[in-house]
Amino acid sequence: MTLAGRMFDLVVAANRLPVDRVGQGGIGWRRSPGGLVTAMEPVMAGRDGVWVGWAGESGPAPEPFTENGLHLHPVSLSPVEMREYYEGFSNGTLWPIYHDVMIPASFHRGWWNTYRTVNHRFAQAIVEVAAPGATVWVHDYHLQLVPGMVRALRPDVRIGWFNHIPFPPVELFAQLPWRRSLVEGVLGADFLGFQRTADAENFLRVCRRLLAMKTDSDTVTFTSPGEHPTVRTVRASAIPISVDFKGLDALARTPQVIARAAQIRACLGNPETLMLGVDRLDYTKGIRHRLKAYQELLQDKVITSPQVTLMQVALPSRENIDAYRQLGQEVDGTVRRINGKYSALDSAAVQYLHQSYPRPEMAAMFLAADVMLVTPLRDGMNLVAKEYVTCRHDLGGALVLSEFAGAWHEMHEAFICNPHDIEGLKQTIMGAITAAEDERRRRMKALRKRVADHDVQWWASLFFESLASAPLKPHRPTHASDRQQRGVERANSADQGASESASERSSH
Ligand code: GDG
Repeated sequence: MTLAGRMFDLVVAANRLPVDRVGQGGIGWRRSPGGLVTAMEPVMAGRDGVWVGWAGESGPAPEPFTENGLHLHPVSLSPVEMREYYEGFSNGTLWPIYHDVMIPASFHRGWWNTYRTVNHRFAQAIVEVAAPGATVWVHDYHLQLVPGMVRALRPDVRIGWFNHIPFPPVELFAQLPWRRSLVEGVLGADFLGFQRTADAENFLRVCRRLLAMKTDSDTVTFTSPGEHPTVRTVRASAIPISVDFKGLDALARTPQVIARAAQIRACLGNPETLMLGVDRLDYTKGIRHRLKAYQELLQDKVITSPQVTLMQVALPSRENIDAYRQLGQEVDGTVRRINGKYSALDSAAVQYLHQSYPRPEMAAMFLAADVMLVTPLRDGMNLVAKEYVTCRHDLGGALVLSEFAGAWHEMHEAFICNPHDIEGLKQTIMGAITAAEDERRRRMKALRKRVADHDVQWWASLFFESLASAPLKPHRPTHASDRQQRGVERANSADQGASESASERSSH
């Protein structure tokens, strides 16, 4: 069905559309995996909105279309834009800075220019399909300039932005030569949502300390740049994302999924303890630390294979970026070493699965696993932790959870670890393996209740309510403080790190 020319009251924009082409030059589409899509798909399902995003292939964008009830409006990306906007600025500059600089961030002015160009293309696509007074919900770090660009083109719409990944401390954000434009870009929104309170506070601190803006509780007063400045108050607040509890719980209760879970265990030789990891293959997810802890437990003979088996699903991700290719090679090598040394003839110590699986298969894996290992070094939320407990309607299983996942803030009943501390991680894993059944059940019950009460629909409703109640009335600068802020901004308005004024530098 074609959508050309249709306008919508709700426009969602994210880097990727929730679908991938099937096969080479294929004619069909299938749902694409990943955290943002998992969360937003059920939210969009009940609403007559449109999703603006890249369709996953370089070159001209396909015509707008409807797939599985979702209205999709593709945005084009050229191969150069893929490299510079997506692999470059989004995932080579912002992603490392926003995840504790686990690998060094690269700064290239060319990438930044392309990021701006692509953000502008998204903004234009959004305003084409936004009905008068529409609600526009922009997602994630790829599109931080979009709120400001949409506001400039269409002051009638209401704009929200949600950051799926952590927002870094001011000391790290300060490294970005384009920090002012990035902050001003998102401040084009009426409401800003973050995963954790700490992320919202980091953002407000950046506004205050780096850009001399006035903050009060969870709001920031922002004087927009340009010929006719206006003063707006923008709220930045934590709204932790979640999962489709009802849908996933129902899926995990189907006889097919329950039977498949038993079959998975049988295929693996019915180990006493099946441990599971499910991650995009990303250096933030702590896969190396997890494998090291497992290897040492085997080496120390605290556990033996096949009594204990680890199944690791590592979803291929960002494979054109060096750091990801290198991680893939390291993980392959470690898995080979562990299996070479500790596997039995008929069962591998690590079942390593480097591919994507359908949802029912994922649910069966969750239901089959006695211990779920979620050990990121830094993670905005981590939906896998919430999906695991959602699937455990039998109250079986134990969740090992890193304190560096956003999910930790809501899931204290998990077995908590610091993945950097390998000894501690080993002890936590053993604690989860050996915990008494009633203790596991007690913990699982509390975890399930929390996720059921705060599911993805709760998250989306809270976001829409916060956006709807956001202060809307901009005014012209009148107070001395507004004029003073404009003064500081003008002094620094060049916003190209290299040409940044000394006065701002000294105000860090
Ligand atoms: C970002 C933030 C935040 C994994 N393998 C398969 C598969 N998956 C699904 C999981 C889960 C999703 O992918 C991964 O979500 P995460 O939350 O763990 O991580 P990111 O992709 O890094 O997402 C993150 C999230 O946004 C949402 O705000 O939580 O912190 O980094 O749903 O189940 N799905 C299928 N097959 C697989 O093989 N179908």
